[in-house]
Amino acid sequence: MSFTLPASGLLRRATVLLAAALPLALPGAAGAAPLAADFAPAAAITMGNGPRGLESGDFNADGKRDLISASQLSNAAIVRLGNGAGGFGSPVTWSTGAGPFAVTVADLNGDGRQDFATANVSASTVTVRLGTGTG
Ligand SMILES: [Ca+2]
Ligand SMILES: [Ca+2]
Repeated sequence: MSFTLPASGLLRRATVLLAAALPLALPGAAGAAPLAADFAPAAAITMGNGPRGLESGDFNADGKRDLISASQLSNAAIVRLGNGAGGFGSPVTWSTGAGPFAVTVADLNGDGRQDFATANVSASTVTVRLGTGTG
């Protein structure tokens, strides 16, 4: 390993060499103690009948993450707006083709608002719903 440094950079050169010689001891790095995972008690949130696939997005553009799930047995996607503290509002149902099995969230038309699409296994279709930014 070599470095090209200006002649006046002796201190920087020593620092670079020292840093290169030290093993990384960052949490989670190879050889370091693993980070502990910790979570609050579980919260059960209903997402329609037969939820399949789960995504998050910000459907009402309030800066808080919302949830969406494809509800296979309801032929719908279920959206619950997040409150930013881990809680979610009442479910809002959006119809899809028959048997939505998966859902994805993206800005599909580039207007800055989140949209979603479901893959509908029973209908062999994909449903696209463009977001209005109001949830
Ligand atoms: Ca939101
Ligand atoms: Ca969009």
